[in-house]
Amino acid sequence: MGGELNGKVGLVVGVANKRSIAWGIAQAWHQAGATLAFTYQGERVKENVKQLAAGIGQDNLLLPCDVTKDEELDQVFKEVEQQYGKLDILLHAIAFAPKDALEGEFVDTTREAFNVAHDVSAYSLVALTQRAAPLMKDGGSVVAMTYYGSEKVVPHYNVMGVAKASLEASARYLAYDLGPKKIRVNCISAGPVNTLAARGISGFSNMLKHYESQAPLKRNVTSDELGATATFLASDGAAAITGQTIYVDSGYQIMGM
Ligand code: NAD
Ligand code: 0WE
Repeated sequence: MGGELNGKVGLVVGVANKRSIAWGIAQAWHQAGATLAFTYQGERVKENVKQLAAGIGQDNLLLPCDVTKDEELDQVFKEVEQQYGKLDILLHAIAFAPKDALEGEFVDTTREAFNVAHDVSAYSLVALTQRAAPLMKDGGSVVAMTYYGSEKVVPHYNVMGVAKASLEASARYLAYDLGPKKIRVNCISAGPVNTLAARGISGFSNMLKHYESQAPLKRNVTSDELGATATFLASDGAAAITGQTIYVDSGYQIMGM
């Protein structure tokens, strides 16, 4: 055990299966000494998340949460309050856009796809953080996962890129509002990782190869490395870091060509 997160209570939002970035981060937070609660999106993934959490002895608090439903969001924080009386760290690792919107051209984005992508992928950070803040009585750290398509055009990332730009800007405004309460809000911008959300994307394996050949470190990132950065951001070592987007991408983001 590292111990950087000893005594801290965390809420992990975004585990679907063992490949989920959220699961890599949850394991790292657990290793560092945190006590964790998990949410799951629906009955389809409940059993998966339950077994994973049980595997690290952290299946005490397992709560349904579709982030488009205010009642479920309210219930999650009510239960965390009842069980632990406080919250120190929160992970946001969720994104969704309708599949069609990630296949064609951005110019064809429908109002419905735009709204869904922004609701699930960006507003959810605000919805979670506004409920977490009152429980973060000794300050806290919120970490959200993002991607480079927010900053530069990545073909086919489309409306998700626009929603990630909103997520990152939301993190900055939340950081400003909550700074006086010692609550920090940061994003980790990860290089491509072979997860469920990535698998459905055509050409994803070419993207992994592209990073391997073009990124300064000539390799892809691991979920352990994302876990290590998320542990740092959650720890008191990062006490003066807020509103930032930190790239964990083998250096890909610095390249101009
Ligand atoms: P994943 O499929 O394992 O996780 C996505 C999660 O989003 C799932 O757990 C799913 O249940 C959840 N989700 C979707 N809609 C939801 C809703 N309405 N309510 C609650 N939860 C909902 O995939 P992942 O790659 O681990 O994605 C996690 C985060 O990492 C996302 O924000 C993604 O954009 C980001 N990210 C992924 C990559 C990558 O290449 N995989 C790179 C950079 C950033
Ligand atoms: O954020 C993501 C993907 C998020 C995502 C994935 C799906 C697949 C299934 C959001 N919505 C959906 N909807 C579905 O129906 N990433 C960072 C991974 C990713 O997705 C891409 C990428 C990368 C990288 C899509 C196009 C181009 C690059």
